[in-house]
This record gives sequence, C-alpha cells and structure tokens, in this order.
Amino acid sequence: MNAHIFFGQQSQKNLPCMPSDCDKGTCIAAKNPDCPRDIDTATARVTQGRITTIFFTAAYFLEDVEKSTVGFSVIVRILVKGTFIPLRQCFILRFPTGNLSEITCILYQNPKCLSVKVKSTPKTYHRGIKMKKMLAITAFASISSGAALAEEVLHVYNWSDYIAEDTIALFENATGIKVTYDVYDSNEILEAKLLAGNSGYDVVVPTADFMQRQIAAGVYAELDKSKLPNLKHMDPALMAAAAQFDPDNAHGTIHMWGTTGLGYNIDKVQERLGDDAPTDSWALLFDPANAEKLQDCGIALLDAPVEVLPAAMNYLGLNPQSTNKDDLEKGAELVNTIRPFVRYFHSSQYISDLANGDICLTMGWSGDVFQARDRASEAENGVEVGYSIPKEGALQWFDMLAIPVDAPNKDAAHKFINFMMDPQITANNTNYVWYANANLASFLMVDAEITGDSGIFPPDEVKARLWSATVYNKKTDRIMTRLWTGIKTGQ
Ligand code: N2P
Repeated sequence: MNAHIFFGQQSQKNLPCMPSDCDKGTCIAAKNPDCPRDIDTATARVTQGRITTIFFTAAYFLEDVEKSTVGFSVIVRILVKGTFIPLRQCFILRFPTGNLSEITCILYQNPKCLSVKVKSTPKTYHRGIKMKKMLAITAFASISSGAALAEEVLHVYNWSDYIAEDTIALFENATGIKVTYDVYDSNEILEAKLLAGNSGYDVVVPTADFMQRQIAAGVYAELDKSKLPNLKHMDPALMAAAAQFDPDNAHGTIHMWGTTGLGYNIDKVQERLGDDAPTDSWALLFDPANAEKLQDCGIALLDAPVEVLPAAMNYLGLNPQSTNKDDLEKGAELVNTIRPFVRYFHSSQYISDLANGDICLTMGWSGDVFQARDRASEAENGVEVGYSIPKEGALQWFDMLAIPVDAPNKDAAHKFINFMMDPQITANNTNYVWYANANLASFLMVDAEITGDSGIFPPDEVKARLWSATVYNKKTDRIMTRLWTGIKTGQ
C-alpha cells in the first residue's frame, strides 16, 4: 500500500515550516530562486497500517549547488486516508561541491519518531567528499497517533564500531522492540561468555571459525529461515564460503566480512623508512629493522593470537593455516623479535590512536583502519592513514549474526537479523563502518568510495592471496594461548 507524500521547499535557512507553505495535494515550487529544482512526489511503504519508509528523489544540478551552496530545507506532509499528518520539521540538506546530481531521502517512522537519512546515489558520488558528515542527517519529530511501544526487549552483543549510529534507533522505531546493546572486541571474550551459558544475549556476532567450534559445543540455535525473508539478498558465493564453517548457513548469516592487514600513518612511515617503505608487505611490521625504526611513532598489535601468529607464519613462508606446533612456535619467535618495539596489544584502541597520529603502524581489521582514516580526515588533523593487504597474503574472515541457544527472545532476534539484512540498513552500516557486506541488493546504496576501494572489496588477484581461518582444536588452542601469553608478557 502506498501513501501520498507532498513536499514544499524553503531555501537556505532552517526556517520554521508553516502548513501554508504547501497546498493540499500539490508541491509548491520554491519561491526563492536559490532553491534547488523540483522534488518529485514520493511513495511510502506502509507496514501494518504504519508508515515505515518514505522514498523520494530530487534532482539538483551543479550550478544550483554553486549558487546556493548551503542547501535547503524540506517540508514533509504525509497524507493518510485523506488527512495530512503534519510533520512540521525542516531538514537542512547540505551539499558538497562537486558533481552531485541526485539525492535520495529515506525516512523511517513510527508513531513516535521520524528519522531522516540522506544519501547520494552511487553514480554521482564524488570521491573524497565527506558525505556522511554533510548528508547524514537524523532528525526526530513528534507526531500524533502514537501507540505505546510494546515492552519487548532484545539483547544484542556485537563488535565495537560495527554498525551505523542510527541502526539501533531505526530498529526500535520500526519494531517497537527496545534494544540493549553491548560491545566487545575479541572473539575470545565472546566465546567465554557463550560457553559459560546464560549470557542473556539474543543476537551475537562471532567470526565464522570461532562459530564453528561453538556450534559443535551446542552454543547456537538453528535459524528459522522462514522468519528471515531478507536472506534472499545475500550473495550465494559469500554465504557458501561462510558455510564451510556452518553447513547450510544453518546458524548464522554474514554481517560483514573483511581482511586483517596493516594500518599505517603514511607520512610517519615515509619519514622513517623513506619512499621505499614496504607498506605492501608484512615486512613493514615483521622485519625487526623496520619495526625498530617505527617504534618511536608507535606500533600496535591486535590482541588476538589467531590473527597475529598466522600472519607471522605467512611472512616466514609457512602455511598460515598450519596447526603444527613447530610452525606456530616459529611464528611466535618472529613476533618475539619485534616485541620490544610494540607499544601495546589491543583490538579496538588503534582506531582512534591511528586517527590521532598516536601510533603509526598496527595490524588491524580492514574497516577499522578505514574508520581511522575517515576520522582523521573529518578532524582535518593532517593525519593520512593507509590500509594494505600485504602481498604475501592476509586472513579473510566472516562475522556472523547468530542466536545463542538460550536466547531469551528468539523471535525478536530473528526480527533483528532480518532487519540487519535489509539492503538499505546493510548499506547504511557499510557506509558507516567501512566493512564489506555480503548483501547484493545493498551495493547500489553503498558509497562508491567504498565499493571502489580495493582494500575493502579486493579484486580477484588479491582475493587469491587471502587465506581463511583455521578452526583450532583445544590442543592447538592451548599451544597458542601459551605462546601468546609469552609474547605479551615478554617471557
Ligand atoms: C569491528 C571489528 C570486527 C572485525 N570493529 C573482527 N572480525
């Protein structure tokens, strides 16, 4: 079912929107010549009698942008069953300069709140523009007819920095389910909670290799796929790759995927190692001569043995997937040689430290390094961050949305997982966290800056060098833990 939407415009300033600005049923042309051109009427998606999404497109032209530069405000009126619901909220949409010719606005609404997200279409996306800052606007407006939200609660436990700012609010608005959201930055922490049982969480996000052994331990509920219609958007090839760890994808669906590579401060590394700095190689980190020269500007390592040791083995020319004790020990030996130059082991702090210039090299997860780059560029602090997938190879991993077997609210968990696979929601998440997703239908809405970055969506020749994670048994786990403790404590 569609509702009719009508728009009026006001230019430049955040003026109050008066109902008289819009004739009933007509979109009033902009009175101010600085205003951008026409806004089309729009359609709304109505679910169970409630408007959930409003779509409209508007065309703008470069000359308009140059003339007005600061943007415009939009008045939204929603006509439902012959009556306008007045939304007396103006939104200033700011334009970057550049060849931006079209924007799409999507509004999520429940009886209490309305939020607005604005996004460029990928084709006209201008590289290097801070679109998220300028165009991602969330506003809330009170409207009448509010039915009380149901007292349903969902507990989500996810990696830090792994969804867009407004994802949870949008889910709450769309479903009326209240979300408690906690974060972690290590599979080991998640695993300890899950194995202890009764974590209280309804949705968790394990990496697929950890998930495999957790499935064997009976930690997860099977997904009820009839409650996940958005599964149809998922890329069959990537889901098949994840199915190596979870046959038939019975227990999880991909939230995001990525690689573990090198994040570095371009200038500081160049200052210390010159133009020939091997930023395309694990040698940047694992060659002690390089690490020594970078120690003063700060080297960080992920606090994750299953990430660091295989990378060291890969640099040594050993099989990174090996579970052989000697191989693991050789990897640990190499890490020990650079250990004196490592400032800290941590799996999330490096985002802000890299962005602020407080460290100059880290082993890091693709999207997190890109978030650091984005934060630095938004702060305009002169820090330039690079990410590289080393030429020797790198780990490719999949993080899965899954439901613990003892989840208190499995029904809401399915709703959440389905919501996360909504193409627009997935795109918003990727646009915010800079991780690749596996949702084919989302790609048109993902910023071209992201889909076009080979560090996020690697080309085939790079993909060929990626390895997938090993599922370690208890015995190998113990070896790794012992080696890791030795490395960290310097013993
Ligand atoms: C998000 C980190 C997730 C990557 N901050 C680890 N699999």
